[in-house]
Amino acid sequence: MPEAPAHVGSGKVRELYALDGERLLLVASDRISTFDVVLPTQIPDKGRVLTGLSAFWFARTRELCPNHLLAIGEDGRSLECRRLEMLPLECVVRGYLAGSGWKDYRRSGSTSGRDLPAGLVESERLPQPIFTPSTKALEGHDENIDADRAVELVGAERFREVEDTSLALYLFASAHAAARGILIADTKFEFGLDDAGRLVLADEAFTPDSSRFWPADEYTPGGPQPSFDKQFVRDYCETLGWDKTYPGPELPADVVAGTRARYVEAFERLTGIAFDAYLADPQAALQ
Ligand code: PZK
Repeated sequence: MPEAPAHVGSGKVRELYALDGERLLLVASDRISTFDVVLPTQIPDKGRVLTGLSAFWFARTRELCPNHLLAIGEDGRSLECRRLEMLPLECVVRGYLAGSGWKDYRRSGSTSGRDLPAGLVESERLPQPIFTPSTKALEGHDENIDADRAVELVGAERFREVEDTSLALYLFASAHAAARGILIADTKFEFGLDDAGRLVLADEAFTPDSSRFWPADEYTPGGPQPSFDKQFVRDYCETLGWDKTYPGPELPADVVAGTRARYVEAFERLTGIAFDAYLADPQAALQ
């Protein structure tokens, strides 16, 4: 009997296992977090939606950048990946001013050392997408860093390469998504290097957990936008007077069902693939 794969890492809602020296298994659970707290209630098939979306984007962006995907698990919720030397950089691209980008801008008129035009409002579309790298903070949120700091971490040439590649990936996916009624406000990539030192896209790609997805038909700059996937959960939590610390609340069945439907809707709109077809045969559906 082969041994059980060794657990090598945990994200908030994902697990990483080593299959052997060269291969990892990335498993997406059905757990959901809101206000940075993982809730006790799961959203059925959320992990499959995120895994299917990642696999879809990896297949569609191979010509822009090679990626770590080797195979999709038969369960539809896991990805077999090439093991890489990961770069110590979170590669964030912002097309709209939200989250920490908006907070930085309101305080200083810039984010990650990039000056922006005066007078922008919350959620406004930027004149052009910007690359705003961050580093994994040991505790809590990632810390936005400027280009000089990023160059210290990966070198000038590699920095140029990850910036150019990140922007190209964002331009491709945001145009595809916008044509299907979903705005990708921002997104985060992680890259690694293969044995030959080539840049490879890793982790997840353009999932609602690594990106802010907004419904295009409700887009109204000047305030926060509803989340395509998590808005029912946030709205329900706001009715409770919960203080947003652990433990989070259980979700009622209608909130679970509505949220599952939004994940499935995002999958179907973005991929053009029926989610039932993906569940029946993940590999075949994504061909
Ligand atoms: C790797 N993480 C973060 C993500 C977790 C942890 N292809 C790769 N090669 C080597 N290392 C990694 C990857 C990838 N992807 C990614 N940590 C290491 C992470 C998801 C779940 F538990």
